[in-house]
Amino acid sequence: MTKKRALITGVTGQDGAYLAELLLSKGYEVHGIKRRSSLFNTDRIDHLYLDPHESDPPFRLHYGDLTDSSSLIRIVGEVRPHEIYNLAAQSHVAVSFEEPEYTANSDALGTLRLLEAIRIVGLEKETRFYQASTSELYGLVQEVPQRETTPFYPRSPYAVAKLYAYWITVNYREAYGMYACNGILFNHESPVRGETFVTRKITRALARIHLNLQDHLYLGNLDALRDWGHARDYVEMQWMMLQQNEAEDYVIATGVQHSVRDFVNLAADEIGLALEWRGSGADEKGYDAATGKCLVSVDPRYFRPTEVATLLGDASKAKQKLGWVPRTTFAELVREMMREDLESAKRDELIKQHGFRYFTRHE
Ligand code: NDP
Ligand code: GDR
Repeated sequence: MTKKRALITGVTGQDGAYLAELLLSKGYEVHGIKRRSSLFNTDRIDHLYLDPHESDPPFRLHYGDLTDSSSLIRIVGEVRPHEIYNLAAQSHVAVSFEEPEYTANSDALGTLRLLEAIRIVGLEKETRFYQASTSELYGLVQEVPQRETTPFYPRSPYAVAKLYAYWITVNYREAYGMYACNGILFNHESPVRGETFVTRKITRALARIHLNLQDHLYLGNLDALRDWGHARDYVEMQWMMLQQNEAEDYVIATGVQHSVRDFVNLAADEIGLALEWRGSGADEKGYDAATGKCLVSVDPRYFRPTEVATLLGDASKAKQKLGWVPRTTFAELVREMMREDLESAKRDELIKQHGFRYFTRHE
């Protein structure tokens, strides 16, 4: 029997790495699209990569970019995938205010280019398509909790671009009978979450503060409320959505909400640190209750021109139709992220002890 072939865009990102691992464990031949970069950018997937000089590996990488139709058409034509997972995106909401045009090009038009590539090579009846949609579509929320039928109100160039990608996926499903679906995923994190998203920024900074590698953590809106799950659980859903009789769109969420401040408190607790919060808004600060030292400050630089204040998902449809429930609790997620960032801070500590230079970056 021929192996199922999957193509993952954004394979070098957080979800791409977990999904590639999952599909390989299911016996798929997995192809990933990576961008050209001046530095190696495959850290998250290096453990999955086998040297093609030594074997015929089930995991292969292709150079391509969502802003480059010709590369997408060539790769889809060469791989002829049974399943495509479109995970690639300029995925940072705050950065999308700085680079709105690029974000629209890659996140909105990139999705269109990929769908067109499938049609151009004549695979619209064979290739199943997953689009990485997002809870950011709900933005200024119109209903609590948010489900598949909740009206959208995007609040950033990123979310507006993803709104186009959502609807073009629906349109290609309806217009051409393609098996194409949107996973409307709420925030999901992990030890390999990008370092500038708030959860990883917190666990990384607290681990480094704990080992005296860093003095301070600067954050934006501490009151923002999010529904945080684990990426490992969520990629399973991405796969399940492509295994059904009919293509449909699903919300994936835990149904539990916490503030950024809650996340900081729980992460601090993991390293035996109790924080006392004083002040409010732009003047709020977190002090080490034992020493009185100020460790966390709000920096308005991280406020967004239009913020998404609160998100809470209702994944009942996924539960009923796909039998999915998230496995990892919020506390387990925070613990795992803290543990891994402590390990990595210990490696930096060794570097420092041996007299090599190391850097603290506040982003
Ligand atoms: P990451 O930012 O970790 O990964 C994004 C991936 O896209 C990286 O591999 C990146 O490459 C690649 N990429 C960016 N721009 C391009 C481009 N122009 N062409 C080709 N590849 C590109 O995101 P996540 O893994 O966290 O998220 C995966 C997807 O799910 C994204 O589309 C995101 O918007 C969406 N999403 C994420 C949620 C979350 O909470 N994580 C929730 C809901 C949706 P490189 O490594 O070179 O930068
Ligand atoms: P989000 O994730 O914007 O929800 O998008 P992020 O972790 O960046 O922000 C979550 C909330 O925390 C607040 N915040 C800060 N955010 C960052 N990055 N840095 C800070 O210092 C900081 N301080 C407070 C933010 O204002 C926000 O309210 C993520 C991405 O993965 C998207 O691609 C995805 O679509 C959505 O989740 C669902």
